[in-house]
This record gives sequence, structure tokens and C-alpha cells, in this order.
Amino acid sequence: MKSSFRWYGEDDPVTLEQIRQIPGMRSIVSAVYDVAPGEVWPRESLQYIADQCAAHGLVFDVVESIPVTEDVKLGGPQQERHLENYCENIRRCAGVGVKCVTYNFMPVFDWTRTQLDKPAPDGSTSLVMYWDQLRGLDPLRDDVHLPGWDQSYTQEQVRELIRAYGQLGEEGLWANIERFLQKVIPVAEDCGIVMALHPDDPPYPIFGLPRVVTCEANLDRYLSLVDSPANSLCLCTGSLGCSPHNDVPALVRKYAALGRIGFMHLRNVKILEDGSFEECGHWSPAGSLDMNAIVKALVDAGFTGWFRPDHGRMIWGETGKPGYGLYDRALGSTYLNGLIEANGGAVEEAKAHG
Ligand code: DNO
Repeated sequence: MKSSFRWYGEDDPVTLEQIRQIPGMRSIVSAVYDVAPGEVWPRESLQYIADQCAAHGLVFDVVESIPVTEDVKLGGPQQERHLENYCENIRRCAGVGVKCVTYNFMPVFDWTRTQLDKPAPDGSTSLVMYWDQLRGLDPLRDDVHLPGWDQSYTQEQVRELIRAYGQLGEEGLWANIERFLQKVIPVAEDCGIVMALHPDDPPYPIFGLPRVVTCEANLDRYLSLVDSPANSLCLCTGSLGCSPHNDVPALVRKYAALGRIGFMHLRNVKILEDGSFEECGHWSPAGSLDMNAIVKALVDAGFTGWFRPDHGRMIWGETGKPGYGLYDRALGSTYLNGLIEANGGAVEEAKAHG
């Protein structure tokens, strides 16, 4: 399988010089960040990322994410134009060698946390979601500012969106998912790209918004809407794993055997008694997931796609983008390499390491 690392481009405090020194590192996961969702990415911007990666012995072959706009998810007036642009972005990514595109179908907000720098007893900090900080908040009534939320929405826009999704409901969202897949998957197939759907994080409704990418039955439904290997999963262990109802190693075993995992986000998470959760170090004793069983499932299935260490804690005084510092993600990466080797798997050789 292919080891990868998320890089936020030139503004990222973590540099390609540093990333290339992580043992076994091969691929860079990135995106064009200065174009509004729904618009077309300039070819030069993609080429620039690819060239920079190549200059460091790394390969830019995974995009995370091409955002799916609210108009596409809601079936709004810009739906068709945004879908056309989405397809054009897939073609342009393929044009610079991208093989896998990650995206999600979460209404309004991507991941939800209540604090991004919760100190642990060892002095590290991490992202957490505590129900007692969330319960009682109602964005239809109060001004809610959760860390990590898209700052470009006004509170009134958030209210309008929440009302619109309330009317759409889960089945309406499914209908728009189907429209998206029918349009996008044939284009991805044509240009040799695997579309990798990221699950909802956390995998249950928040503030009454419909969230459907949450559990095995719904993942099955999603994959069967367009039954193609290009319609695959970005199986995020930490997202699915913060619901105790999801048996993550079993899900990995199943979808890897079906050849429907394009990309793996590998991280551990600690579920607390009331269903709250804390992000933690990657190794199994730190959290609720059996990371070895997950990696073993990938090795046993002969998984050849990409994996990356997901959110790290902030350790050793590092500051930066919450979840995306260098040190703990690098520790996670080498831990994962160890599990892969011990299970008889292989990390594809990286050019940077000769
Ligand atoms: C969080 C990430 C997600 C992911 C998107 C994919 O750190 O795992 O934001 O990139 O959901 O579209």
C-alpha cells in the first residue's frame, strides 16, 4: 500500500522537506485552496503542486478534497453548473497524475468538535467532542461558533441552510447523492480516478441535519447507487469509529475484499462513557480502536491503495493547524509502517528514500 501525508500547500507550516524524511513516505494529499467551492481549479495551480512534490521525490496523486457545494447537496439553483465544474476538476486532476479524489457529503459542516486543544495528562493537546459542551446549543436560535466551522457563513446563512436541509430530509439528500454519482462516476472512470467518499464525522446527525454516511447499511446503499470501483470509500477509522455501533475492523475487511476502498484515513479515537470522544495517539492502547486488526484486514485483503496517518495530537510544543502538525502524524506514520510490516504487508517504495 502507499503511504501518504496531507499537505496544505505553501502556507502549511509543515514542509515537503520535512515530509520526505518520514520513512516510507510516497504520496502527497493536497488540493487547490484558493478557489471558491463550485468553481474550476486552474490547471497551473495543480501543475504547481505536482511539480513541487516531484522536486522533493514525492508524488501528488491524491486530492482531498474537491468540495461538494451546498447547491449540489441540496439540489439548489447552481446544482448543474457546479456538477459540470466538478467533472472538469476531476479531468484536470487526472491531467497532472492524480489517481484518487476524496470528498464528503456532509451538509453545511465538515467534522464537528467542541474543542481543538484539549490538554491530556501527558501535556499533549488534541481535538475533542464533548456532548455536555454541545447539548442545549441550537443554531436556529443561538449564535453557535464551533471551532473549525466554515467562517464564510453568516449565522443567518447557517440558519437558512439548516432549514433547507430540514425540508430536504434524508431521502432528499439520497436523491442528490444519486444525481452526483451518476454524473461524476462515469467521468472518474474515463480518466482513471477513484472517487473516495469520506464518512460523516461524527457519524450521526448534528443539530438535526441529515447525515447519511454513517454506518454499514448506508455505506452499502451508497456504493450500490453506482456499482463501479470508481465509486469507493475513503474509510476514515476515526470518524466511523466514534460510534460504538460501527465495527471498524469488520468494515475494513468487508470493503477491502470488495475492492471498494480507495483511501484509508488511519487514526485512533477514544470513546467516553456518554458517547463523547477524544482524539488520541495512533496506537491501540491510546483509544478504543484495534489498530492492528484494522491494518491486518488491509494486508489480508491485499489492499494496494493509499493510507495516511490522520489527525495527530500537538506534542513537543508544536503549534499549527489543529490535527495536522508534523510530529504526532509522523509518529503515527511509522507506527502504521510497523503494523504493516509485522502483518507481512509492504509499503510501496518511495522515490525520496532511494
Ligand atoms: C479532517 C478530514 C476531513 C476530510 C473531508 C473529506 O481532518 O478528514 O475534513 O478531509 O471530510 O472531504
